[in-house]
Amino acid sequence: MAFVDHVTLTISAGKGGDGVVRWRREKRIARGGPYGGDGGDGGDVYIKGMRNLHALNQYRNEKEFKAQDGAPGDTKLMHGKRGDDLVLSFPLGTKITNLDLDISYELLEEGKEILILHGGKGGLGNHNFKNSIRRAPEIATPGKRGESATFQVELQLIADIGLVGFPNAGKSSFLNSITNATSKVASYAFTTLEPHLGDYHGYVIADIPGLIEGASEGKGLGHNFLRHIARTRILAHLVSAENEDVARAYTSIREELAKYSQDLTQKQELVILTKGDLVAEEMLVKKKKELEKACGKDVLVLSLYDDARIEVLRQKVSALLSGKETISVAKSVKVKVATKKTTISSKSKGVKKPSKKVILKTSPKTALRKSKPVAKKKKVLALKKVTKKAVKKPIKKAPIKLSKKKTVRK
Ligand SMILES: Nc1nc2c(ncn2[C@@H]2O[C@H](COP(=O)(O)OP(=O)(O)OP(=O)(O)O)[C@@H](O)[C@H]2O)c(=O)[nH]1
Ligand SMILES: [Mg+2]
Repeated sequence: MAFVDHVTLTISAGKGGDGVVRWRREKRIARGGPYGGDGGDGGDVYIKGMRNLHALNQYRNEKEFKAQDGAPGDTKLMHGKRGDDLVLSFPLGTKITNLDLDISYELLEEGKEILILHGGKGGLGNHNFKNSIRRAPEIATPGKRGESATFQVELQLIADIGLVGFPNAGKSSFLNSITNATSKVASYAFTTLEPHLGDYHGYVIADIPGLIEGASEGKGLGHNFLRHIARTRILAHLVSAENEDVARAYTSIREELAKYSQDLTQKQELVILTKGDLVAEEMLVKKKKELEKACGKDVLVLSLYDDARIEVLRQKVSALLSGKETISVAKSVKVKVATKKTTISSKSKGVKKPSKKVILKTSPKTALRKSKPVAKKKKVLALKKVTKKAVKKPIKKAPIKLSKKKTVRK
């Protein structure tokens, strides 16, 4: 079920009840005097975090909320009833900003109520204005208005597991297979347009739209939703066995995560090779090995049509969520390191033709080849042009002297 991600609400605390003018009229008490009670205070407004994924949905249509007003005072000095407080519930992890005052609240603790608006004070009844001179004051004050403001509500979900991967990797299928979620599944990219959540024995699994290379520059959809998994404990990284180069598919996504935040690459990561039924067994074993080499840990194979594999995955997920098992945190994606190392190659201006080998050396893994910034690539290309004229063949021994001489002659 889809859920509301952002809403703007107008919220008001209750108005204080009015104080009243009343007189004491009783047998045997002549000129009883002022007898009007005070108004009750208006209700306050609180916000509260709860473990209900769809708590934001209730704000889809209704946007204005108000706590109860205080009741007016009454005769016999009776105080008006205090207005009931209004408690608004949101899913845990919601950030609520008072746009008028620019104050933000984050709901990180289940059940904890935070006061966001004060109700107005009740007015004073006429008995308050009695004194030795003014014996019969015809004065009572109205109740004060409660505080009111516009709030921006933003869901920053605290899911336990976040699913990441390319579009079509089988993320939604995986979510649906192990939870009660009904995330849309189809054989085209970007089936999932907004995050979907599944409840796995009380734990939340968040399926976000597929990521693609260049997402950090605004391509695709998934990047906009990475904040939803920014606070998850564990990532499940799904790579489809349909990919010719599974290692490359894995590292591309890792790079996108790193570009969003290195923190995302520091989480426990469960790597799953999906659609295992679509490739021959021999090929599947090969791909699994390639993927394990790229990620440096065990990879689980999943096929929607293989109950045994789904069960193994379920058990793994349960063990991770309960903390019985942990996955060693992967090495961070060294986007920066790759940049540094390419600088080394560019330092050797015209000295040595940057062969493929040099480029490979720049990154620890094959996948990081693509992580070089575009500008660096251009540098290497330009370098190739220069050295093409200067050096016909890549010189293996003492390239520095040779190429330098040649360049000087020219
Ligand atoms: N044969 C086979 N097909 C699968 C398996 N898992 C998923 N699929 C198919 O792969 C296609 C994509 O699956 P989805 O679950 O929608 O993929 P997704 O990663 O959520 O895709 P986006 O929402 O676009 O990011 C669907 O047609 C699924 O039926 C599997 O184990 N075996
Ligand atoms: Mg999907």
